Amino acid sequence: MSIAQRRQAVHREVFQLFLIKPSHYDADGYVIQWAKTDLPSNSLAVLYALAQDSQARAVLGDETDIKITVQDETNCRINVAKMLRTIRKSGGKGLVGLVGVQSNQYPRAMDIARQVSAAGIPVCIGGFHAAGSLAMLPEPPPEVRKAWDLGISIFAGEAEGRFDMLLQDAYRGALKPLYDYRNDLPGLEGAITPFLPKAVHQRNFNLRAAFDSGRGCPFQCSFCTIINVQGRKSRYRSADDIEKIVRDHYAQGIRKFFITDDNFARNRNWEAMFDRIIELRAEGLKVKLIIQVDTLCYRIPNFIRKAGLAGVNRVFIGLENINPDNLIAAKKKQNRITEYRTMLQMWKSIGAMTYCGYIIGFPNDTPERLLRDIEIIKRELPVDLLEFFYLTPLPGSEDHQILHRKGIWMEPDLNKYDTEHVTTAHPLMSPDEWRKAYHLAWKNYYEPKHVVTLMRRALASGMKPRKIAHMALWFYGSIAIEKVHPLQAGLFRRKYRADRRPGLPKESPWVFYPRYFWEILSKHARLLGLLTHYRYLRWRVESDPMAARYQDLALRPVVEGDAEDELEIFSATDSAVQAVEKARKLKLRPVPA
Ligand code: B12
Ligand code: SF4
Repeated sequence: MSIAQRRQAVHREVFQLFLIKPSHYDADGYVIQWAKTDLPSNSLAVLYALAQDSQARAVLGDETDIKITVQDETNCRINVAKMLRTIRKSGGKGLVGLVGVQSNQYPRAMDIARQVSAAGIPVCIGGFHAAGSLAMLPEPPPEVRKAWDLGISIFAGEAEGRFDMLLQDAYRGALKPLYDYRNDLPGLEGAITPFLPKAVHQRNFNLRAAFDSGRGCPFQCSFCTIINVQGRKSRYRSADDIEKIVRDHYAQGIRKFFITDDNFARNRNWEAMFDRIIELRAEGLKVKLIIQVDTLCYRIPNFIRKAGLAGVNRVFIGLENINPDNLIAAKKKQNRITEYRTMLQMWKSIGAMTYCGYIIGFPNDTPERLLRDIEIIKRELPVDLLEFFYLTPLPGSEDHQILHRKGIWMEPDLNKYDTEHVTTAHPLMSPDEWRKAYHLAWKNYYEPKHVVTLMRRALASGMKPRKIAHMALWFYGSIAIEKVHPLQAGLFRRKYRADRRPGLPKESPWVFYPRYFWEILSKHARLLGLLTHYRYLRWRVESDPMAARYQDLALRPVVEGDAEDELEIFSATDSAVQAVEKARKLKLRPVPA
């Protein structure tokens, strides 16, 4: 290095940018985090790519380097004191951004932000909680006002096209209390594409990148926050953008992708994107995709066929319920129970594994009805994995807005808005009954007999039973052993004595460590037990010489005039009978698979 270069290096200023995706607290007040997690956060990938772009364009001037640190708290401990030391050591200029903060993560985000702000470092919280609450409530809620009182900035809206300005404000020490771009949603074609460095991906046990190919959904489900934050108009990336995302990640050795759009089927550019990925696959790029869709996607010409060609091997579907009364109450009119079977069979025909979300706590639910419905699903619908959620009035949803307006009780602790807790009253179930119903649902669906059926169906449809065993272990093991929803679970739970929720006492090392050690031992013993059991079940299925010819009601092909009288899904409730009648009258025949 020449003297001039060295002098230049000495005088260069560093602006430390920390991008942190916070986690939330468990029932004992410890941060939920793991040695390895499943999926990287797309919100973090979007923000990181925007920051990298600002860095490359030297938006803080030629003399200032932007150093970016990116951390997902679900797989990495956030040491606030160390972070503050790093910022101070490099001259005191910096910004801490708390990224993609959901309602359940807002308290944790505030606990981090409070310390940063107290140290005089600019800090900003973005994500769905703030944006959704501001969109749906008449006044900013108390927790947002609390942030302002503490000098914490709130970013509501999307950061594309606004990130330079935020960095410049932070650099000048002049962050505004509120950046509100909710009514100015950016177009995504040609926007900076999500990206995370490989080191961040390596904190996941699967090398799988996440990206959003579009935002917005045309439907109007009352429990949904997305439409009130990202809007109902489809905004989408171009096929060129998608190719760039795939190639950028492929260069890092990443071939698997999770497209995070809530409803890829309603992305108006889905076909061009699929076509481009099909071309890339023809070129030899072995891309595999996970997507999320609605139940009517199968009616879109070519959608499922092209999904298969584009490498879709897992699909999340918002089934939500099989009782039409409940679906109508949630304004989820697009879900027609008369078409569920056809849709699921079509996904099976391309070899994709289906994961259906099922919500517990709709107005007509009782523990008995719920168990009846789960038995019907097990018998009549060829869904692979079912995952359960409590109906939750998430801030930003119409449900939350209505309860707020009516002054009906809602859980005051935002940490519990993770769709795994009872957060309001139910007309027919007490909180205890509701909790019991939730746990029974998991237990009932993943009973060994049904896991065997799922594996038999998989084998008969050309899918490896190993995949079912693996995912059933992940889903049921998360709930039964780790006591968290599979969407939040990871491998090897980490806990730090010092990282307890403020307000709860720090435990004595003599209490904390022996208990933690025992937890690790007993959980791994149970996991091993479940793993061995599922292996045995798989061996039974695979060693059956008749396995490939397995047939049952769920797999039986749907034909015109399908056996409406034979299937209980069509007769279990009056509203189901009416739904069948209506479908008949309107000639809404399911399209045969
Ligand atoms: C993908 C996804 C997941 C993935 C996350 C992993 C991944 N690969 O990304 C998985 C499946 C694991 C998941 C799990 C959960 N999720 Co989720 N998820 C989503 C989903 C569909 C997309 C997220 C996304 O990528 N959005 C696109 C990004 C770019 O948008 P964004 O985060 O809002 O960020 C933009 C702006 O907000 C802003 N911004 C955000 N942060 C910051 C920070 C700063 C400093 C600045 C300047 C700007 C800024 O700029 C960004 C770019 O424009 C959203 C719905 C949605 N459409 O967003 C739900 C959503 C975020 N999830 C939700 C929930 C409730 C959960 C769960 C609790 C359970 C559940 N029911 O799914 C768990 C929690 C697990 C966890 N530990 O996070 C809710 C949150 C609602 C709320 N009010 O809290 C949402 C909104 C869906 C819903 N049901 O309403 N989820
Ligand atoms: S289909 Fe999904 S994303 Fe669309 S409004 Fe309903 S819940 Fe929201």
